[in-house]
Amino acid sequence: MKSRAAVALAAGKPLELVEIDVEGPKAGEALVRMAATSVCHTDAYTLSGADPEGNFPAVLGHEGAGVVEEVGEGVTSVKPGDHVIPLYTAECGKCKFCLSGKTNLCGAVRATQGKGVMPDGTSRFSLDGQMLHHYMGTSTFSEYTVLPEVSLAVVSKEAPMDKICLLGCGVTTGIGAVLNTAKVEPGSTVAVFGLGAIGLAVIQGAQMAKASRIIAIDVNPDKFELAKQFGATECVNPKDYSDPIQQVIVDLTDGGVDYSFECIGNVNVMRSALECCHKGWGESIIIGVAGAGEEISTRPFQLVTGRVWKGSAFGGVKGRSELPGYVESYMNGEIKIDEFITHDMPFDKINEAFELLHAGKSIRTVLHY
Ligand code: NAD
Ligand code: AHE
Ligand code: ZN
Repeated sequence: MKSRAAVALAAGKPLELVEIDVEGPKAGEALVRMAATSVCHTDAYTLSGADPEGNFPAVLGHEGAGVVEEVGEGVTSVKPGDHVIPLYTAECGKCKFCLSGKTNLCGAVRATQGKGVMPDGTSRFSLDGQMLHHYMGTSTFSEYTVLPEVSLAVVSKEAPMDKICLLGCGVTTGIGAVLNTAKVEPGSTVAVFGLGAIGLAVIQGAQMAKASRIIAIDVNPDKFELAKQFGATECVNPKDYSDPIQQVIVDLTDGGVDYSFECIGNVNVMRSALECCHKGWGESIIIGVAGAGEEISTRPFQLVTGRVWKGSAFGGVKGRSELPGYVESYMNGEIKIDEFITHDMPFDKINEAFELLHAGKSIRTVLHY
């Protein structure tokens, strides 16, 4: 079938709005018609060429929601008409990872996903006969996309898809990093570096966890108003200080915070985020994604003296089991999503959504198919 899509033909170029060919689902796969998608910084990162797993040409996009149109042979857990959120972190429920009880990472489709193909090693997308790569197992920048069954969370049909699409990445990642990865306790002090959707969702999670202080840090002060609305107790711009930001936070908090979160993808800030944690127990969670070849460093003494460095992928959330509950929490007013949506546009304006994100003018732009 034909599908409207925004194709990344090459790194560093705007997406091309074209009509692509989409093959039907094979065994274990489903065809989904996307209703809405949004742009996460990770899409921009891959498009920039900094992603070691970046494959071109490709159909990017991983934050979306849609309806199952057709299923392939042997598919039992989703059916046509189901409302679904694509998962870049699949959940097969059977692999070593899923059975470990220790992680939300799943081994079922991750290797082929990183190569930009379906689990059988082939692609369902093409443009004028040329194969297009899939992306993160989701490819939400095509109106019709094909995913493995294990990469779909079935959610309530009552929920507005142009809102819950943000649960496909940003909102879930930030809240989950606080509740699942850090397990922030009531009364904790928290520092959040980077106030895009991920950082704001961390703030939301920290407020849900009843943190006593939530220090929001960004070099763009335009982000502070929304950070306060989400629950930040104070906002800090590193540009306003001559001391390194870790020293500023240590001074503000009588020795450092209990938890910090890096939500930018900057390896220097990752170091600051670790080093602003309290001696003996402070934990720093890396959420931001750094470019190919970049490495983190600190004095090992920082760890010897009790600080802990951790990472978090999709907030430690097991998508098929837990996303339906996140959707219910949104519907009950327990999780904010609407407040992240600074812009709504028709899908064809997707390149504007990337420009707004790069310019620091948007949190999330929802694109409607
Ligand atoms: P975004 O671009 O909307 O937000 C990033 C924020 O960081 C901006 O407000 C920017 O002003 C700020 N910033 C930039 N440099 C800074 C600095 N030196 N000090 C302080 N603030 C600075 O991005 P986003 O969509 O919120 O994504 C944030 C990061 O999280 C990206 O690296 C993205 O790839 C990553 N991410 C990771 C996961 C995961 O599961 N681990 C999921 C989603 C996104
Ligand atoms: N391809 C990148 C990895 C990027 C990365 O770390 N991705 C995050 C999700 S970002 C969503 O916006 C993640 O979940 N990682 C775990 C995984 O299995 O990819 C690279 O550096 O190779
Ligand atoms: Zn994302």
